[in-house]
Amino acid sequence: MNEKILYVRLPCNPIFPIGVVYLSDHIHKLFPEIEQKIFDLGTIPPLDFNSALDRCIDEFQPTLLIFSWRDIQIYAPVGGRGGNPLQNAFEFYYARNPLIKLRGALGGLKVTTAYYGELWRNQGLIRRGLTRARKYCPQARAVVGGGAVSVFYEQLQKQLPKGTIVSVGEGEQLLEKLLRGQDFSNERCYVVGETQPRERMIHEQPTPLEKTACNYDYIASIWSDFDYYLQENDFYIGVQTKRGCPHNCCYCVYTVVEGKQVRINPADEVVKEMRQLYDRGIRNFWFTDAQFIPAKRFIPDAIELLQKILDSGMTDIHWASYIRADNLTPELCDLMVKTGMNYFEIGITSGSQELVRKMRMGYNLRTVLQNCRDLKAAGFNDLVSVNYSFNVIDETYDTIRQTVAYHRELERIFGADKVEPAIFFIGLQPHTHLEEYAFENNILKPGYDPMSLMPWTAKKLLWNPEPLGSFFGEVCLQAWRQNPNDFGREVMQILEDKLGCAPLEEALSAPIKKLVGV
Ligand code: B12
Ligand code: SF4
Repeated sequence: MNEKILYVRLPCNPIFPIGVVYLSDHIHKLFPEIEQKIFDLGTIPPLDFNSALDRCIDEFQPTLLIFSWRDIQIYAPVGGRGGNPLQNAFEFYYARNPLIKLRGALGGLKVTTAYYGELWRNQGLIRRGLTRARKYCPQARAVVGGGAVSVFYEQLQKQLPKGTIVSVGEGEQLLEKLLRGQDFSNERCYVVGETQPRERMIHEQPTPLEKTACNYDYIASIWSDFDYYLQENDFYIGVQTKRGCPHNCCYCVYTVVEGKQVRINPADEVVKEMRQLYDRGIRNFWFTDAQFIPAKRFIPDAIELLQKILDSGMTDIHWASYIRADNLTPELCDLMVKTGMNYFEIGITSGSQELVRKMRMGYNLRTVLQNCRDLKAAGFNDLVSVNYSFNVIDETYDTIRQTVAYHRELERIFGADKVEPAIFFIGLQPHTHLEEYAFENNILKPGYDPMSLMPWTAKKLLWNPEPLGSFFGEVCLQAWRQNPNDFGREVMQILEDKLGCAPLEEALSAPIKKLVGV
């Protein structure tokens, strides 16, 4: 059969759909004769989703539908679908004032309705697309993958049409085997109604793949809305420089989605890819790696890449990424600044070395500070977002005071206006150590639904357990009341006013004897 592949990126905030771009590029390099098309619902107004999808299918008449679903989870301290989900949840759970509680309940209802509405809508789009494609080609199949599917693949089996192939992690090999008519059962996938996801399937290692520069001339030829992302100059276009993360942070699923083995994309290929985007006017890049410098042994790779970017003459670009700031050297810092890094996120989670170790994060907070000083000395003068998730495990008033001390030191290094404390609460995810911890401590029971947003489940998944849960609830509510536009800094100030600030040295030292396993 002559395959015609339609890539449908399901509705999403307008983040560059790098996943489908890479998949279609990979397939084109292997099967240049196959006709492909990218259709990005992220660029379509919601009222037109159905009609635009119908039109696209009627015109293209695909034989294979690749649905890419990026995100499902919405716990974040930012305004999003239907409001600020964290604020609504906290108002509902922790407010003493009944009117605020009611407001939280109503807000929560709005968020919950939007959440379930989106889940059903996306499932509906998959069904609709498949049914429509079968009008033209009765054997048409659907494959579903992407970030959200990788996290919730087990739950989605009840919700997708029979015969749909559900894929975990990167999809290149699966699609290749599917198109060659080969057995794909050993890929990280299952077929709805025919096979079951294997036990711990997500923990299986992905097959290594040598990545070459994406061919954007080809992408432009199969994606009519490509220009959408080129017009606005505030988009950070995704470029992947490696896959995998070797760490074990207790709440993180990236390390299993991408695998622990780090696979570096050749620097020349990454630069070639960036160059094509650069020539199309792109100046902002997001290195979409789980971590740009996952461990010390990858510092030479990062140096090689940044040096090559510099040598390429793309000197007016900016880039951002998740950075493990314990893996920097003065040389790397210098290159980061010279190549235009203007934003990065450090996910230290806590400023207490003791907790950082308990969460299995492998960070040395003292090294992070020293490296931040090197970065500042190299001329970095832009924004750093420091992700703190309070109350993950064994938090005490002492460890909160230590986090305040740590944050104040970062402010001394970069300037208070340049360090943005991003206060998250962990949204518990399946297949993480934290999930195991929740089972062992009877907080959750195996078989719970990680996608449920029902208040009684959501309260456990939005990780903020007692005895400190209510304390953090009240602090956050006070921060939203006092300074909703600078929530993170306000939370830090309230914590310092209430509890004080520990000596920095206390934050940086973690006596081994106190440690227990997660
Ligand atoms: C980089 C990143 C970001 C960056 C993106 C920057 C940018 N300009 O691109 C930033 C920091 C902005 C970001 C933000 C958010 N992110 Co984010 N992000 C990631 C991260 C680390 C990598 C995503 C990526 O681009 N990878 C590289 C590309 C090439 O991979 P990919 O798109 O996943 O595609 C591959 C596979 O998924 C697969 N695939 C994709 N589609 C399909 C389809 C089929 C059929 C098949 C077979 C395979 C397949 O093949 C592709 C190629 O190998 C992932 C975690 C991870 N390690 O995957 C989280 C992740 C995607 N993010 C997630 C979330 C939730 C968010 C936020 C919504 C968080 C929040 N609450 O605010 C926000 C907002 C995003 C938005 N839509 O508005 C979740 C989504 C799942 C979920 N829990 O619901 C993830 C999976 C993290 C997680 N574990 O929860 N994010
Ligand atoms: S370093 Fe980052 S990506 Fe890696 S396991 Fe930890 S939190 Fe996840």
